[in-house]
Amino acid sequence: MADKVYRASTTAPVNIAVVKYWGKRDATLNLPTNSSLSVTLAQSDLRTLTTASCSASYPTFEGDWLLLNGEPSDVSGARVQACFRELRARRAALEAADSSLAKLSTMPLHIVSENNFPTAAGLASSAAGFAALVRAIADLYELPASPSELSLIARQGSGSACRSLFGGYVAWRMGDKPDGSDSMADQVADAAHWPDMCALILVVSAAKKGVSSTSGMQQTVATSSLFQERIARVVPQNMAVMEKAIRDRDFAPFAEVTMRDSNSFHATCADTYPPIFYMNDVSRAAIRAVEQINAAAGRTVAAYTFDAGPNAVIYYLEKDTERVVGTFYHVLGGEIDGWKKDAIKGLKPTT
Ligand code: 2P0
Repeated sequence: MADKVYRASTTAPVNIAVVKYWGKRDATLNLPTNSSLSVTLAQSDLRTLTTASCSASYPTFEGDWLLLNGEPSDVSGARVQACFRELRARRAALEAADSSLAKLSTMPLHIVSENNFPTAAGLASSAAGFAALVRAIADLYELPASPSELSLIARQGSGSACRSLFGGYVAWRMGDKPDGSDSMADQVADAAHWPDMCALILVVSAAKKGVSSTSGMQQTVATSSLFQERIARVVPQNMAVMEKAIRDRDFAPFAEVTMRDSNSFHATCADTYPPIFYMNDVSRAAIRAVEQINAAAGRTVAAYTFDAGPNAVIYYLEKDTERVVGTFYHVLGGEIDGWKKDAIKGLKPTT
């Protein structure tokens, strides 16, 4: 009789930070130099879907194996290995305590993962990817782990992934322990707390980014003096104001901190030596468009933010959809090639 194949599938959404993670104090454990805060965004076409399976069936299951968007991918990297090791250790502990459990921890793992958005284009693909990978294996192993515990594991795959284990408004607390056991995510508010928040993603370019986040942030930590100011003063204050703005559902401070924090992050990139530029002329046109929208309304109706790539994410409230989306269409539509067909609009915080 063929050996049984055990299988579990899950999806994980992307998250877009409004207070950015940039800088590691420990590159092996992915321990950050500052806390960060993001909104987990839902739309059916902005997720990673991952299936994890394991079996003692040989030779079908010969070694660990990962298929990423249809392409075989390396599982020997330290990040994937760290996730596999942590999850197997937790499963092995369950098996040691209950001899009736199948010995899944010793079987090869097969992972199949599909993103339905551009990989490595600054759309937080590693965040959704590692969050889905960790949860799929945790489900396969029937681990009784909370999202915070899983966030400790996903963090070792990719820092920002720890925030995609939660829905809504999510903080990643940097922690201060050298072993990273207190560097994990928690939920500041669920999606239902502020459901009229919306996001518009302007896909300026779906090309792979020039400087990876990992090497970019290492260069920033090593060379930027502005970065010291950011982690010592700017981010702690932004975190405090942002958490209060979310609790109070107060869009104006939410938007101001979002824009200021994005600007601060990109300023430290420019202060890195040699400098790192993620935004381009189209990105800067999007910033001007947000300024025009807010000036014309006489209040803050939209906030821009940019990650490690040129794509803009615009946060706004549902009641202002026409004003924001319509103005973007008007301001950018005639001039900028390509963004209209790729714009992803009406994203909502998800649970
Ligand atoms: C963030 N970014 O907070 C920030 C803003 C990019 C700019 O988290 O090396 O892919 O895997 O821990 O998580 C991108 O960094 O880096 C990121 P690793 P990750 O969303």
